[in-house]
Amino acid sequence: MTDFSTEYFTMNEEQAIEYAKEKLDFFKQDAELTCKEIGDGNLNYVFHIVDGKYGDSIILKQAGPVARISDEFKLSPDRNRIESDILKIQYEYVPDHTPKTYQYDPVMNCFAMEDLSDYEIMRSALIKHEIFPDFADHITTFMAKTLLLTSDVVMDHKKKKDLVKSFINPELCEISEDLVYTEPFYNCERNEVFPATRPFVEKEIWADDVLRLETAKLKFEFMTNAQSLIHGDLHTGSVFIKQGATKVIDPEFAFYGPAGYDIGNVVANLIFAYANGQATIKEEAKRNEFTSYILQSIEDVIDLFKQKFGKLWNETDMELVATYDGFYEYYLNNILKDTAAVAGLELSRRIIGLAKVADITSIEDESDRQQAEENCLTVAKYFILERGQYKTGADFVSLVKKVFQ
Ligand code: SR1
Ligand code: MG
Repeated sequence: MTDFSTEYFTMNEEQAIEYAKEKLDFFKQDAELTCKEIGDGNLNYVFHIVDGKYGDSIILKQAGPVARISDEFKLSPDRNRIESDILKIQYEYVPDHTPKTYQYDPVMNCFAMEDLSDYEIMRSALIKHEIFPDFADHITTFMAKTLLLTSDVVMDHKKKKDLVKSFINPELCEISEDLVYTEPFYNCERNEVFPATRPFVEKEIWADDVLRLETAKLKFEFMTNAQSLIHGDLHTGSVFIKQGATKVIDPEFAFYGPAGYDIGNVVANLIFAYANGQATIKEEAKRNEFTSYILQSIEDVIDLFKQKFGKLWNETDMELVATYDGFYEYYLNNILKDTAAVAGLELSRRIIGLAKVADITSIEDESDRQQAEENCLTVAKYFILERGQYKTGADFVSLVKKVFQ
């Protein structure tokens, strides 16, 4: 019998079944369990465990000691505690868009959660050019609630500081500090630039000192602005979706950071989907339908977020000074500025850096991919350099349309 109680090790499928039988208070005694490891992310092992006899099923997620993408990244498996704790908080605020979690195990660094296998990872669905009309509504509900209700605007400041402590996430933050804010903006060894795009990157990104300075300011903002308990990695690979339903998963990069980090990630990853649709859908009517849907979603993400954030702000008891005239506008404008900047950073790092997105890498034709990448980088530069100018959904969309036309 395997000992799961004393020492951490990474499980295989057989051991995950044993673990489920022994440790999880979930399956029936005479369950007939099978298991498949389905993790396709960069960091973790995800076991889908199914009882063939009664039909119950669950997900068991275990943090490995190093990233799957590269063993250069040594990561504390404690991130699994952070993920399981933040999922509980998010579930309290937005149960409709957060998976339910069950047991967390601090020895094996794993937790069990609701099986969402009737959902699909949103990035994969968007690469097939599926359309989800409710996504912007759902994701803005998720972001307005989680980003406002965990902040000093609403929370007791001592309780909020306790949460800041509990969500100190140094190793995962270091990955973002390096991969998002630093490496893409110089000729770093770890970057992986598509050869055809390299001359553009050298001239437009690496040789631009003004851009570099702005990324330095933004990195310090990321490291020091403990504004909200953010998801920290809210790209379309962190969203499980089906028609009419959306669940946000994988918040292991969570920490207290700038609220606009989450919104900017959503916007950038919709732009990757747009770039993919524009480059790969051959039939004009279908291409227009998909790209228009993406543009509408970008516009709605910004405008619905503002609407819901404002409504919640007005309905919630808050810190006295936050009620002073003009403070709301000041606070929201900063979030929107960070949103534009982070959209630019995410667009840059997924093109130049180590961690790619399939929306772009799956574009087979070399010159189509080069064009898509250069367009993303052009949009990125505007977002970073002129980040104070994007205040409405229409502002974000008109830049994308102008660059990709
Ligand atoms: C080493 S991890 C690379 C990337 O995968 C995660 O999903 C984050 O986006 C991270 O930057
Ligand atoms: Mg992830």
